[in-house]
Amino acid sequence: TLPAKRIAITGAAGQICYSLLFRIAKGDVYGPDQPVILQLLDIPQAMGALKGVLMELEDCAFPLVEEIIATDDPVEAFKDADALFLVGSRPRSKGMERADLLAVNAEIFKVQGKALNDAAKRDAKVIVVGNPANTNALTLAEHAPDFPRENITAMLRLDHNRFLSQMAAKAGIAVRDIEKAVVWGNHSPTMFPDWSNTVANGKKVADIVDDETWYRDTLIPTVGKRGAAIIEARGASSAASAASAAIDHMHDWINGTDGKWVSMGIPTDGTAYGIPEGLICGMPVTCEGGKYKLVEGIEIDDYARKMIDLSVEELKEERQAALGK
Ligand code: NAX
Repeated sequence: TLPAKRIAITGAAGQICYSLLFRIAKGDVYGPDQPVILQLLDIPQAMGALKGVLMELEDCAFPLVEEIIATDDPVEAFKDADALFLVGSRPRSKGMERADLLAVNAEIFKVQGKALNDAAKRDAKVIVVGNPANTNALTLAEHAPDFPRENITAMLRLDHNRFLSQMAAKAGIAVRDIEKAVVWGNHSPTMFPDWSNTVANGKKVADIVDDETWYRDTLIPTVGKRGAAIIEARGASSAASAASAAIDHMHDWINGTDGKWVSMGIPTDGTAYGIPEGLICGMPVTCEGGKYKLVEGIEIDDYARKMIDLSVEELKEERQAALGK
């Protein structure tokens, strides 16, 4: 058997992890032959609930699980990690302003950035799921100066998957046939699902649907407000779909996408698509050999330009609120 991969997961007692942990333990990230060690982090008040999750994980008797560590110490949780799922964050409580939310989360991701810097493997792959995901990822990177910034990403995959499903339903095509879809920008209602290059079975999805008004006035807001629609319907925020998207993101990054585009929030260097450097922004990538690569040379029309700029503006504001720059 292969040596085990260490997977650190934060917010382990929460709802997303109640789905995520079991799928990781089953082998959905690294595959059915790769043993794993789960390193679970939550806050001291959640240790009781985490113990219950741990008992259930044990009761599944997953053959791939070699060891499970449950702790409230980020350094212990991140020690020698190969992959990190940063799901835990502070949700907005009643009466809390957006700026306060950004500030409390900046504090959490500052501490975790230091732990990442001190304890994780240098080639570890990090996905930030906890909101505000893009800005939390940026804060993490700022406080992990010795950790490669390109290995810190934010989750746009749930938005990407929602986008695929909406197009597939409207166009009467299968999700698996859709290529070259991308969600740009921030994981927030300002995100921009872009179908200008999207094709299925050799045809542009925009031509199959042939309804630009539907695209602009229905599809884009539906994807943007999907999280709220799920809260309304379920009485709780999306969890299993968020876990599934996190698995897709990490699975594809590790195993490759065979040339298929996926959306990832990645650090910007200021050289592509008129997006300034120093942000973590949703962009189209392909993955190969354990690395993601930005898809270059896409034409950006006037509408896309306006939409991307809007979301990038929000990312800049969040950076200002979280990092003061
Ligand atoms: P829950 O509130 O059920 O769970 C969060 C868990 O994180 C709790 O157990 C809490 O104790 C823990 N936590 C809080 N601070 C922590 C810290 N400093 N260290 C470790 N653990 C900590 O939320 P859940 O529904 O699981 O959602 C988790 C996060 O994902 C939220 O921020 C949510 O907004 C975000 N989401 C992000 C999505 C994305 O696409 N990027 C989509 C789904 C989801 O809304």
